This record gives sequence, C-alpha cells and structure tokens, in this order.
Amino acid sequence: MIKEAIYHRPKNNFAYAYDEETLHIVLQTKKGDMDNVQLIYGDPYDWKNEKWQTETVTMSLTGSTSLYDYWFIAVNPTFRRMRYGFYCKDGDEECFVVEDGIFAHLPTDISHFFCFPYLNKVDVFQAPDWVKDTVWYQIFPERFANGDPSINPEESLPWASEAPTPTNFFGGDFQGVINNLDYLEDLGVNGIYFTPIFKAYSNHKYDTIDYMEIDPQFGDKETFRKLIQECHKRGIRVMLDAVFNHSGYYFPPFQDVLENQEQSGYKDWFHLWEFPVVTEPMPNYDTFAFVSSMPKLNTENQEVRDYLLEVARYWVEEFDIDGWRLDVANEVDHTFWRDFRQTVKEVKPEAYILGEIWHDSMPWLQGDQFDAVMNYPFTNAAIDFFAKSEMQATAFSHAINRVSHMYPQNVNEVAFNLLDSHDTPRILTLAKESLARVKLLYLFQLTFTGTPCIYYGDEIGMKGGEDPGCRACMEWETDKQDRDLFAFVQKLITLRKHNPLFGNKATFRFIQTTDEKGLIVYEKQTGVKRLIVMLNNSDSNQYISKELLKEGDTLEEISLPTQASSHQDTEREIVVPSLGWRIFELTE
Ligand code: ARE
Repeated sequence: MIKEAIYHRPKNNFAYAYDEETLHIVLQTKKGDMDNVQLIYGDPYDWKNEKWQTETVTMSLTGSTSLYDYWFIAVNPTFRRMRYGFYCKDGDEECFVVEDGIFAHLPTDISHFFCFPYLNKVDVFQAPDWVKDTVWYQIFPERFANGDPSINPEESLPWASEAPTPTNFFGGDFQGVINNLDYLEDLGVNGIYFTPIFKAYSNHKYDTIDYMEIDPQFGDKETFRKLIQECHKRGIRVMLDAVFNHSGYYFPPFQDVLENQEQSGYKDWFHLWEFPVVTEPMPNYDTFAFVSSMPKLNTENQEVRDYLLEVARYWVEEFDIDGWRLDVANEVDHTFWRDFRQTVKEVKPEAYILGEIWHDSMPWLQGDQFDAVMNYPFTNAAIDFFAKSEMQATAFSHAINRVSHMYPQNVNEVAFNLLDSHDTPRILTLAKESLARVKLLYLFQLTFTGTPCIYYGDEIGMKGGEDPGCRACMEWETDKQDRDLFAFVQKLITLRKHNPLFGNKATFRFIQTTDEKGLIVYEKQTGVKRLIVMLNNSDSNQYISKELLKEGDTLEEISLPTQASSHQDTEREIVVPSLGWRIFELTE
C-alpha cells in the first residue's frame, strides 16, 4: 500500500454537489494499489450515547490512468451535510484516511474527518440543460458561404479560387449561412458557434474595431437578426465569440492612445508600460502573444468593464443569442468573468458560457464563471490515438479517464468536445487522409460524455493544415464532398439525439483495451440498457470473444455507413474490421 499516493481534498472534482440532493465523492489512489475502498460518513450532529453515528459504503473504481485509480460514490445525506473519511484495503494492509492524516485505526474524534458542511442549492454547478443535447457546428464566417457578393470586401477572390492566407478574403457572409441552414439541419446539428463577427480589420475578426457593430462584410444587424430567427426556427442555438482579452489596432480607444499618448482619456484602458506608446520595433504595452495589433484590454479598469459588460448584455438581450465563447479566456482576470456571468445570466439564465482554455480549467469552473471550456485535453488524446496512431489503446483509456476525472461530472456533461478548430489542422489532414480514422474519431466523439462540436467542412472530408490552412472556403460542389462521410456523421448525430445510450444520460466506462490489437471497448449504460462500442485502431481485423456480450438478454447490432472492410463473425468470436467498429445495444 502506497499511502503517499492517497489523495482527497474537497471540493472541486473530489467532493461536489451533483444536484440538490446528491454529493459525489472521489478518492485517488496509486493505480492497482487497493482491493477495496469504502466511504465512512455521517451527519456531523447525529450522536447517540456520545457516539457519532456513521454509515459505511463501498466505493466503485470508475477509471484508471497510468498513475492512479479513481474511486467514486454518490451519496444523499438526509440533511445535506456530512463528515466523512475513507477505509482502504490492500491485501492484508488497511488504513483510514481523514482530513488530517492516514491512520491505522479509525479516529474517534469527528474533527479529524473531511467535511462537506452543507449542500446549498444555489452552490450546485448549473450549466444550461439544453447544452447536454446539443451537437455544435463551428463556422468561420468568412469561409462558409458567400450569399451576398454586393457586400464583398474590395479585394475578395472568387470562392475557393485560392488557398487561404492570413490576409485574403472570399466574401463569406450571413446570407450565405442563411442559404445553407437546410444543409445544417439535414446534417442534424442544433448549435452553431461563430468565430468573431464584429467589425474588425482581418479576415478572422479577432482584432476588433467595434464590439457593437457587425462587420459590414458579413451583413448588417437586420440580416444577423434574421439569421438568429431562422436558426431558432430550426431549433439551432447560436453562440458568438467574445474577444475581451484584447482589442484590435484600429479600436478607437487604442487609436486615441496612439494619437494623444499620455493625454488620452483611454490610457488606462490598456496595460501601457511607458510613453510614448509605440507599436514597433516591439510594442511597449501588453498584447495577446507578441501581436502588436492586439493590445490587451485592462479589465480591472471600471470603464473597460462597463463597456465590455454592456457588449455582453447587448447581443444577448437585443439579438437573443444563446451563448458566448470567450477568447483567450485564461488571460482575463477572474473578477471580470464573475461579473460577466452575472450580467449574461441576468439577461438569459439559459445562456451557455464557454471559455477557450486549452489546459486544466478547474479555477474557472467553480460555478461562478464558465459553464464549460473547450476540451482540448480530450481533443489531444483522441487525435493522438485515432488520427495519428501515436498512442496505445491503454494509454488512450488512461488519457480519457484523466480527462473524465479532471472535473465534476456536472462539468463533464457540458464539456465542449472538439476534434479540431480554426486554430488547428483539420482531422482528415491529421489522420493522413484516412477517412476510416476520421470515422473512428467521430464515433468516439459522438458517443462520449459532453457536447460535441463539428468544425465546418470536416463532415464532407475537407483537408487543411495549421492556421491559415484549416480555414479554406467550404466545399459546396456536392461531387467534391464525401457524402459517405456526411451520411456517417448524420447517422451518428441522429442516434445521439434519439438514443439516450449515445448521449449524456448514459454513463461511460472503458471495458477493455488491448494494445497489441489496437482495440478499445467501452460501455454506455442507462438503466437496463447498455451500448457496447468496439473500435479497432489497427490495420488488421481483430477478434473479440462473444462472451463479452453474454449478459444481454436481447442484442441488437447498430450499423453505420460504411465499414472500410467486410467481416464474418465466427461461432465464438466477433470480428472488428481493421480501422472499423462494431456497436451493440444490449438489454438485460
Ligand atoms: C497569427 C498567425 C499564427 C500565429 C499567431 C501568433 O496566423 O500562425 O501563430 O498569429 O503569432 C487570431 C487569429 C490567428 C492569428 C492570431 C494572432 O485567428 O490566425 O494568428 O489572432 O494574430 C493560444 C491561446 C489561444 C489562441 C491560440 C491562437 O491560448 O487563446 O493561441 N486562440 C484564440 C483564437 C485564435 C485567435 C486568438 C486567440 C487571438 O482561437 O483564433 O487568433 O484573438 C497550445 C497552447 C494554447 C495555444 C495553442 C495554439 O496548445 O496550450 O494556449 O493557444 O497551443 O497556439
């Protein structure tokens, strides 16, 4: 028994309120160390004959990483409060884990025990429920569709006539999106995440000039309002991109600083180091990265806060948008995000607040700031295993189990699970143009816990390297679209929307990983129904004993178009085709 590896610290992802009655408790131990872990808990005020009344329940092993096992239990303390500790057994070794240490015998003094003082309803992490049923589609507006050439930027090129560069334009606009909502509805997505749409200088619009105006190349506010209405009519939610960490070079307050320097009324809107303020050879003020045209905004300045909070409120209240994706969210101060959440949720309690943070984001997911973050740790694991085949099956399960245990389950259910984005190469390119590998990526993404996002054009087999390569014009010539891949994604989205086993209402756990076979088998379960998904990441057919499916009274195979190779099961074994899948629904 390695006592030093035993870890628990409330609250965060180790002890949290899942809902108004339920506490989730997690204990971390060294991988493979414990045979049995139990929770010992009781109401801190429940004493009889001077003895504290406790109960003991066995915890479940819900996942392992390369280093740790995670033990889990859900409890419903009658009075929504408890003190607790753990019993750990490893062979003939045992110990008791409490807040102030690990002991050979159960401490008698309650003050040693961990404490969940009170489950206050208002403290329960509340993300909008609709997000759990949303399949997102990310649109880079300049490159989706040109529906109104009359508003093209001057230097616009004919659609898809050239490769994308950091500075060229092709005239994508809102009318182009409106014209293709039937396409999106046919695919089955019910959420659109737009990268920035406000007036800005570049083709990506992350260098904002005016946060209160639509960029004229996309259309005007009336067209935008029509776009929102058309989306909502189809049950499609709309999320915008808030670039509040920095402005663009031509943002009037920054222009005023450059012109009036120390006399500027906006000098406290930025993080200026000295005067005169210069943009070259290097900026002498804080910026995003080292980009002089993206001066960092001083969100500790009340005028800046008031201005940005008005922007946040305006687009929700006046245009009924459904969410904000927060650019470079980890570099803006927490106090601003707390005010941001209050402002947005006051206008629309059901709005989704998604932070762009590529690393562990627990400090922003306490319930007082973001509802979720872009789940790049999920992305990286899925890409390394399915697209690049640079990770073994067991290591993949460890990486995913680490992701699943990084946050409370409430957070996992609304995690923004993307496979790629406008900041990364496209999945088909990462998969070295293997459509079979892209299908495995989509299969895993669309059966995993969270809210999945499809990057425009991936669903029809578009390729693209690092930014700007990943931002090519959407391919609208159907004979150049991979319609088999479209049908595959479409079927998965349909299953996810209509079969609870594919979505968030079902639990997820790995059943088997076989490195030498490149095989992963995982289970989704809700009540007496189970989905068994077998994915073969290797270049040869693999065989799994039918024993694995024995518990199911009824067994139904779920088919998806189109397996890369055919297969013939034997009497005792199931064939999982090379770079293919087998999916079974079992009912006990
Ligand atoms: C331009 C060039 C890029 C160059 C970049 C930096 O095109 O090739 O790498 O400058 O010099 C926007 C435009 C980009 C533009 C950028 C700067 O879309 O095309 O890039 O402005 O002018 C980190 C941040 C993350 C940020 C990425 C890009 O943490 O917030 O870098 N993503 C957002 C948006 C971008 C946007 C901006 C920020 C700026 O999504 O589209 O860029 O508003 C690791 C790290 C991450 C890091 C990630 C990518 O995984 O963990 O923190 O993200 O790599 O570098």
